[in-house]
Amino acid sequence: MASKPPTGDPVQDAPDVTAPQHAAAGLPAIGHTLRIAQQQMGLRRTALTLLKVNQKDGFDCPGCAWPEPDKRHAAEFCENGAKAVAEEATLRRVTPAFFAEHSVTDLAGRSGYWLGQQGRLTHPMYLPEGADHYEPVTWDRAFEIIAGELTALDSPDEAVFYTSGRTSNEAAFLYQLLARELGTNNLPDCSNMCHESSGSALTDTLGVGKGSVLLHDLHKADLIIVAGQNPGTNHPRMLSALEKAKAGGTKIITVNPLPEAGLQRFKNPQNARGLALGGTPLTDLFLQIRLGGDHALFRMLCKRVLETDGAVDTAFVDTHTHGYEEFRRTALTADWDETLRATGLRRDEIETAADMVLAARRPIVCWAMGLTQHKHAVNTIKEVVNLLLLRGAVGRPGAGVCPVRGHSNVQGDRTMGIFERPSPAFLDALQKEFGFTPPRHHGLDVVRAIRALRDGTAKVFMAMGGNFVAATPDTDVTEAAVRRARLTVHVSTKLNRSHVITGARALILPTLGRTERDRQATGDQFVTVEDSMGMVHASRGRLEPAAPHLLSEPAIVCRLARRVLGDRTTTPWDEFEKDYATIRDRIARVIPGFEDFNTRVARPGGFTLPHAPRDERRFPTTTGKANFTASTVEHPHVPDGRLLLQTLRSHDQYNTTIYGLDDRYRGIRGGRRVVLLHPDDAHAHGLPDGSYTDLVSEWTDGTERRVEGFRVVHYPTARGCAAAYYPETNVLVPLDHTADASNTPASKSVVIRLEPANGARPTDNG
Ligand SMILES: Nc1nc2c(c(=O)[nH]1)N[C@H]1C(S)=C(S)[C@@H](COP(=O)(O)OP(=O)(O)OC[C@H]3O[C@@H](n4cnc5c(=O)[nH]c(N)nc54)[C@H](O)[C@@H]3O)O[C@H]1N2
Ligand SMILES: Nc1nc2c(c(=O)[nH]1)N[C@H]1C(S)=C(S)[C@@H](COP(=O)(O)OP(=O)(O)OC[C@H]3O[C@@H](n4cnc5c(=O)[nH]c(N)nc54)[C@H](O)[C@@H]3O)O[C@H]1N2
Ligand SMILES: [Mo]
Repeated sequence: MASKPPTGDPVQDAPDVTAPQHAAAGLPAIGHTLRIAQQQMGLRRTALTLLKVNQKDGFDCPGCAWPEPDKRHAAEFCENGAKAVAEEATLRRVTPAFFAEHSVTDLAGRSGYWLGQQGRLTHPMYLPEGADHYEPVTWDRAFEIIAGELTALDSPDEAVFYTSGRTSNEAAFLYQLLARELGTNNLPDCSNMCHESSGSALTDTLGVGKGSVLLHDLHKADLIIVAGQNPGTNHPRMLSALEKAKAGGTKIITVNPLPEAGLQRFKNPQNARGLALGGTPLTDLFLQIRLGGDHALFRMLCKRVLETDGAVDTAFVDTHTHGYEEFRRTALTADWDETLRATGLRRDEIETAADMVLAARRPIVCWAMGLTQHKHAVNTIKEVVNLLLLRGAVGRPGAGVCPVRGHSNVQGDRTMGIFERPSPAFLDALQKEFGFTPPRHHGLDVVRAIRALRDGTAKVFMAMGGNFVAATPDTDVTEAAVRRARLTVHVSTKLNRSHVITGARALILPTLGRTERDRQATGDQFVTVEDSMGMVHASRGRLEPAAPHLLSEPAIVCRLARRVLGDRTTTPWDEFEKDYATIRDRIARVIPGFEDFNTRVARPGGFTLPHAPRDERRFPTTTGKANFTASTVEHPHVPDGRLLLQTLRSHDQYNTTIYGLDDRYRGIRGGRRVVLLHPDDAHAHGLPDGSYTDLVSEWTDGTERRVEGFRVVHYPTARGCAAAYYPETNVLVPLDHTADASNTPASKSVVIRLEPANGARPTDNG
């Protein structure tokens, strides 16, 4: 299987490389923010829009899910949030004339960057069977086409309803209701590729699949471990929280194969120290771990706690936990040789980390994709929980677990029932409230949905946002699978690859973004979102919609539901569309923690959802206690001469949305087809910096996957560990290579070999 880079772009992918930086943000970040924003929005719109980001009367940043502090700065956004806003509030437009000019074949040859740069979608568009051009279609006709295909299915389980994490609570609640009234739990979402491993691990161990700390806990912690996360790029506002903690004496341990700029030193653009002085050094101890070595590391830290007199919080363990004895016996067998091999660390580094853990009374562990996207991700996160439980560090101020979410409302979408394996209690509540019988059997997650499309057992694919074919693993397999569908439907703001890799027929339904005014029959509406720490608040767009034909996401679901369900539904879809407060009234009756939703969300700043472990040290697990886990330590096995590849984000992208071709902090400019290698690994392969190589992934079933012509960058990564950008390298991730229990694609541990490129350096491969 080989993937040729798309050709025909005006973009040249010719990376230019300098030394990586040691600090993030500062004045250059402000300059970049304003330049990118102005290019897309012009000066006046830039000022108007950026001043409303994350303000109590404004809209929630469509960037990441990091919470807002209670006392807000006038500029409560970061460089990358501003890019996300500019991407949506752009003045560029993709009109029917654009589709008349560009065939689907033409568009399928363009890079994702080029597609995204074309601007906002303005009209519903339809691709008839056999056609190569999308044509404009009325909303009514579009819904009729979808209803026709859904009605023709042998079973509602032949339809798949995907969600990306930007969808509001209101839209998500209606969308899952539509799918379940239709009769399916096929509600895969981006979370399946993201924090599913965290959700699985935390639900089993603590009883709630969410983080147990609030923003002020981070300020109060005396030790913060940041493992497998690059906040300088992906959660820049988190650096302000770390800076504040640091000012109060908090120690920070960073666990990462890469020395990420933001974690080393932060120059806060919101204060004089950040702007004029050298910024704040953040990391006290940097553990440059090998990919996938975290399970072994956290197990050894547990062992050190167990071996130290008085270090285990026995009162907490006795009262609140289950499985301690078995865990203790297992953890005491942890072996130094294996630990050092798995982590690539020195013993003294791990001892220092252990001393810091033992000295801390209020530890917090933060993590993101570096822990979740591995085969043994769930057990790794359970090991993090083991460590915190030993120290009684859950449900205590300033301590706990902090999985840092990705998409701005990915956590809220789950709370609203976007889940292929809903709990019986949730379905009971739906049944009681809406008077229908929801399907009880589990639906398809992302990977299973791809298999079902591939095997012809799923025939209609609909997506509420996102970019399914680009975000998912095994690009060639996935694209072929999607092409087998009868119909593919995308509710989107911007053009992307999923619009041009289609089923027999396809629809693009353009929708309002977060930044835009949402007018319905009863007046202006707002929507709500939940951040990474369980805070729910309102989001109100202020800009005029990108085009007069756009419908909001809730309106699209309501109209589709009326058309598809017809007489079968007694749900007041009309009312919901007219007045979103009526949706929130229903959410309040179905979902615990949302009582009095409309009143509470009207308060500036919103409200915090209850969290039993955090609030009352109550653990709603199967044992009724917090569970220790005695798993066997795992780490990836890499055959001789091979490397382990992680696929990660550059500074200039939001998942599959590419803002630009630079990765400033890593010293890479003007190109994305790069592979970061330790100089010794590169030399062992005879690859000087600046040479070109193919990356070939080797899967256990003997299949191989290849990408061609990647520029070699000598980089201070851990030995044996390579890094390259997602989504260009998704083609290398085998569909069946997923995490145990959570089924999340293991995008951070792909075994590859390097085959130096003989040919000339590629020049035109955007
Ligand atoms: N600007 C911007 N913001 C974003 C996004 C974006 O694309 N752009 N995406 C959003 C989304 S959906 C998400 S989920 C988050 C993602 O946020 P991150 O998880 O920070 O994103 P990645 O780029 O995947 O970075 C993974 C980090 O983990 C490290 N790592 C990889 N493997 C391992 C490992 O085995 N062990 C350890 N200890 N470290 C490892 C990598 O070196 C890297 O620093 O960001 C969100 N915010
Ligand atoms: N190899 C590899 N693969 C990965 C990852 C990785 O680290 N490595 N990370 C995974 C992770 S963590 C995630 S979360 C997924 C992301 O997967 P997705 O969520 O599917 O992808 P995005 O790129 O975030 O989706 C971008 C598209 O969303 C649409 N959009 C933007 N805003 C809105 C809106 O307000 N409404 C609607 N309806 N549409 C909107 C636009 O059309 C845009 O093109 O990718 C996963 N894939
Ligand atoms: Mo994510």
